[in-house]
Amino acid sequence: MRSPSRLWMSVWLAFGVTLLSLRPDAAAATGEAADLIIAWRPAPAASAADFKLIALPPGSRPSLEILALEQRDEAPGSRAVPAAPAPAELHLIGAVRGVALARLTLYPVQRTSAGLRFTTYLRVGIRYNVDDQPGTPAAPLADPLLEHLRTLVVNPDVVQSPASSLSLSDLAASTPSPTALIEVDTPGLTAITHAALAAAGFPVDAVDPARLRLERAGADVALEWDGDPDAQFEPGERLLFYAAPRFNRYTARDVYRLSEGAAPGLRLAARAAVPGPGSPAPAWAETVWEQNTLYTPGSCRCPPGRDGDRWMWDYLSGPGGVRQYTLTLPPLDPAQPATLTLWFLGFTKTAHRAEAAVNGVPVGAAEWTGQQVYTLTAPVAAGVLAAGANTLTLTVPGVDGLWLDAVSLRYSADLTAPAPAWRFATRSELQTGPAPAPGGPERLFLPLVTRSFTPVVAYAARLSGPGPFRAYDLTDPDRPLRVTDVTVAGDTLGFNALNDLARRYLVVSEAGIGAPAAVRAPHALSGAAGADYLIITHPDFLPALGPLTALRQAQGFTVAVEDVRAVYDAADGRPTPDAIRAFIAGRAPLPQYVLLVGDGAYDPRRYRADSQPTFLPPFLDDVDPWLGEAAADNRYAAVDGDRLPDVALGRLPVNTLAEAQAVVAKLVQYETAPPAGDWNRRVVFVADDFDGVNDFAGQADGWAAAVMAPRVVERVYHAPATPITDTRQAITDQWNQGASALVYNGHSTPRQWGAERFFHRDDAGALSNAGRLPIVLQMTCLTGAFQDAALSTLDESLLRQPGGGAVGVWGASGFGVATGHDQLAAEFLRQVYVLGQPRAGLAALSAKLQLNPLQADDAALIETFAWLGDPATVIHLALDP
Ligand SMILES: [Ca+2]
Ligand SMILES: [Ca+2]
Ligand SMILES: [Ca+2]
Ligand SMILES: [Ca+2]
Repeated sequence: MRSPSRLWMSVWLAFGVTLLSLRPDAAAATGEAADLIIAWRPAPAASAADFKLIALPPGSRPSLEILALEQRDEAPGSRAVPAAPAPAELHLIGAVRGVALARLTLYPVQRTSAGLRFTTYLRVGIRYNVDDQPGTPAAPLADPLLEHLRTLVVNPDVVQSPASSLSLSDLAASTPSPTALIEVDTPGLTAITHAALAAAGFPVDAVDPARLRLERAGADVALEWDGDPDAQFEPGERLLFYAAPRFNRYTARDVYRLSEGAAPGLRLAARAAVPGPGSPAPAWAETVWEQNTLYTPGSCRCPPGRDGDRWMWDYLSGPGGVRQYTLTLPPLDPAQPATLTLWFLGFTKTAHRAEAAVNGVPVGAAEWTGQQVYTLTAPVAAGVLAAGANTLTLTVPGVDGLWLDAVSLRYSADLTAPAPAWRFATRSELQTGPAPAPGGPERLFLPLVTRSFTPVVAYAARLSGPGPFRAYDLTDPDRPLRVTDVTVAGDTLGFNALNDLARRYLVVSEAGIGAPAAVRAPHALSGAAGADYLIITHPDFLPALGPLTALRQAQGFTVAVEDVRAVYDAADGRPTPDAIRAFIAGRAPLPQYVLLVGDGAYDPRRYRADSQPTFLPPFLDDVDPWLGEAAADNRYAAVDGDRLPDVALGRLPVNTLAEAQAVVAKLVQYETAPPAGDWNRRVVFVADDFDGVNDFAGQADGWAAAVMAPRVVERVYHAPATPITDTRQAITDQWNQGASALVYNGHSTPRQWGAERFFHRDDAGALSNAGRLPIVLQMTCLTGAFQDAALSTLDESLLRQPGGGAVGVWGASGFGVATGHDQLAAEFLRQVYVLGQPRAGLAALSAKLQLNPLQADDAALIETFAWLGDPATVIHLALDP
């Protein structure tokens, strides 16, 4: 360690590292021009990398320079080391509340051709490379979370409130009035009637219909006015538009927004039919069959399926496996060939082969390898398909494992059979359904379509139901063109069209015009602004929240409680995680704490009837290197596009009002009337037995070093010789005495600790610790997988348990790596028991900042660890005398 001199502005000691912060004006005295100088002398036995978090001023382009390096050579194999590319590296890792952060990693050992080279002394300089040096001295910050961030970086002076670059998007204020939301779940010509608007509370009698504007996700959609030309929207009048609901994993409905603007809204244009004569031509239609019954994550780290979803229809196994599906078709022209499309996903890493036959006629085979999607497009010869039931047979000849996702047939519709509406295309290859998932291999057989060029084609469609009959060019579904100059003879509408492009048409009678799934007013935001404590809740649980909001207000927080439906409506109206995240991100100032109230499952659309309902969706994403998709609620907290959380976030995964009331009662009582006694002196460590690789007990002992007298460490370490019932009893006994924290380290499933099941979700009901509630740190995997659609997890049960359990649980929604657990647990416990940080959410956020978001295993832990509880919970640290 260098001797101190007047140049050192601050000296920071930890883990044998000396950190020195040098003022720029002093740099000249040493000849070392840098904004920050860090000197490091690793312990002689060090083998693992060390790191420092560094705050960067706005606009930095940081650079790293080695100023001094002393090393000594060691024999190969003298210590177990990871390969180190350089003695030090600097990486930008993201930002927290607008403050950019870099991670300086210091490697004690490098590999050389001769052996190992051990660093005995290293001094590096970091330049920010900005014009404006950070302001000094550090002024107190109005932002408590940034104030906390100052304690986590080596250069706290640089943590300043960034210039307010966040755009205030309080959409409650910017929502044009009046507004109605039009929910649709079926494609087709759709009517917005005077009656439906009036019933939704829309002031339909007071608006000028010419100025009504329809939009979806900010883009204008053309309306057709069906009424008289006066400026009154009268009973019997209506607006027509073509509904083309977008697929979404979280909802079957799409949402259009109708509002009155200052200028006339976009209206549907017209296009005259081409003069005749024209040649009759096939009217190509497509029918898609799909069921969603199998959730792929957990079985296979596979890409998404056809529509971006994670649900497959059927599991095909070989050898010799045969599956049959009935495909029911409307009247069609058997003289035309057809096209079969099959969407598959390989389940195993091996080669796949599936052979397809339609009505007993082989049409093609899909062949691919690995856990990949595959799309087979195969011709079906004329005469094979028939109106009504057709049979698709899939045969898997070899040992195999694959899923069928969806099936489509494109065929020539028989327009002479009356129907309320016809949709068809001029080209058979025109995709009328969702596009195949990108990235996967695809085999395309060209359909056996007659390709003789016909410049003008003629269509004549019979319609059932009353007139007037209408025809539209749907090639741009948001801006259809009304086809005029059509001929109507009896029940048949006819028109000619240029056969120049792939075009889509709609022909419809009055009976083919649909109604929206719902017409409603937008849900209103609370209007509260500037909240530092934000609750977003499903409306079912609003009545339970009063005591919690009163508690936080009494602690000085500005509280806002928002109905999640209003949050959705402030975005595009669909109940998506993106809408929730956009809302949080748009708050100015950004809240310190965000609490989500409501459970959510990986089956928000409830494809399966036995799935648990979703009250507030998990942020589902591919964040887990093993599982693939998991709940990544951290994405709600990381609002600026990186992985580093910008707010302290938690969730109450409750499913009923009674559950919400019970959890809120626990949270409030814990902070306002904790039971007397010395129960909160105790910190309990529970560890799994040695699994041949991981010394869970030894690791837990290391974490326990953060717990110092007069606090007491209690241990329940499972040993192979211990009967399971004894371990379970010991855990239950420790729990029932009450504890400040309970830390588990070991293997688990979503519902239990240890492969041996020495503690299980069903044991939570036996906990009678009442108000003596621990925080629970789950240094394991999957116990926090609240998104499980089938059953509740251990962490959920511990939080919900009304007679005891936990006041909050920090666990993972996916798998995890023990190395990262070490940093998470050590920092969480250091925050709470060494530094006295009482807010659970700040301890959790600090712990995540110890991980390297650029490294896959660490990133997975950052994304999947979630605080189930209130992130503003004040851990009861005061000890009874
Ligand atoms: Ca009118
Ligand atoms: Ca699917
Ligand atoms: Ca961030
Ligand atoms: Ca759940």
